Amino acid sequence: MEKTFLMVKPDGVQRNLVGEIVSRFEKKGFNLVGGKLMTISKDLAETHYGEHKERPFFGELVDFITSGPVFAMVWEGENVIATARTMMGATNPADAAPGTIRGDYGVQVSMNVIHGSDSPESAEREISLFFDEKELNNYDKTISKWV
Ligand code: RTP
Ligand code: MG
Repeated sequence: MEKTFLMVKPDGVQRNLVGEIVSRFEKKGFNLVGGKLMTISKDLAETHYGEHKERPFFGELVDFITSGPVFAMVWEGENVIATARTMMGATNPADAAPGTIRGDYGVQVSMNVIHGSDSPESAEREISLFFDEKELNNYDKTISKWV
């Protein structure tokens, strides 16, 4: 079953949005298979956001994501990578539709509440960057047959 990496960013943790965000993915019908509150090191931040190394906002992005704890998660379900991106909304909260996480809770592009893997390749890379295999829980839910 497809898996994705999602992370409540430091602004979301500070604003007490962890429960709300977890709840949205639970209610949608996805399975939480791993989750932890952690503070990202500079090294991990630079690796995770490596694709943006040459962008002018890279330094700010690394400073922000390491500025306080994040809530890192792995979620599983049919088409979860793309569906989670839809539920998150556009990168810039100003462009994100109401009803999406960034549309409902974000204001600035630099503090946009949540990260989500953007492709199967990113999901695999990011899950293994943030989680050990033994931290991932594979289990069946009776309710799975309904969603
Ligand atoms: P993310 O990786 O955090 O899930 O966000 P994303 O895929 O929607 O957007 P991406 O293009 O990967 O950008 C990564 C993060 O960089 C910040 N950003 N700042 N100042 C700016 O113009 C700017 N542009 C992007 C955002 O916080 C974005 O989430
Ligand atoms: Mg991205």
